[in-house]
Order: sequence, then C-alpha cells, then structure tokens
Amino acid sequence: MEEVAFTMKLKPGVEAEYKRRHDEIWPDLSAALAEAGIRDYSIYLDRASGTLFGVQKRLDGHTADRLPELPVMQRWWAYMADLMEVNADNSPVVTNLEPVFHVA
Ligand code: RM4
Repeated sequence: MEEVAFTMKLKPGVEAEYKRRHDEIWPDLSAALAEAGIRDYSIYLDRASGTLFGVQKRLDGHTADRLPELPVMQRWWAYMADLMEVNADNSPVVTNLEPVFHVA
C-alpha cells in the first residue's frame, strides 16, 4: 500500500458548495474509487488560498491511473468543473506532492 498526496485548486466563494457536493458524493463514484484500490481518501481545504489538499492510500496493484477513462469519473469532473481549476478535459489541475516526513 502506498500513500499519495496532491493539491488541487478551488475557485473563490464556492467552498460550501464544494463541501456539499462531496457530502453527497455519488455512490457509483465511491464504488469506482474503492474498486480502483483507493482507501482512506481525504480532501482538506486551505480557505485562505483555495488550495485543496488530497491524501489517499492506494492498494498494491491499484488502477487509479485508469480512473480518467471511467464514464462516472468523467461525469463527476464535468459536474465539479464550475468549482475548480480544471484542464481542457475537465479533470482538476493536480500538483503531486513529494513526501518529506512520516512517523507511524
Ligand atoms: C474532487 C476531484 C477529484 C476526485 C474527488 C472525489 O473534487 O474531482 O478528482 O477524486 O473529488
């Protein structure tokens, strides 16, 4: 199992709506994430900058790299595109973070 962390960017003034949509996350998207081997997925917000910090665990043999191909992922990204900085295909602009410290 590996842990990955990354940032995304929220547009100003949509913090509550972003949280609301995730509070009501689609069951088929949750299932797709689990099916891809993603566990313990959290997203934190730095309200001052709009930076979203995501951290998730990925099981050995995970298929997270194939999530962008899934219709449910594409629908979710289209649904979220009005709230986030996104690429041309509606996927969020993601910056991968490098680990610098860990204590278990
Ligand atoms: C985020 C973003 C990510 C997705 C989570 C569930 O807002 O769309 O790509 O993994 O939602």
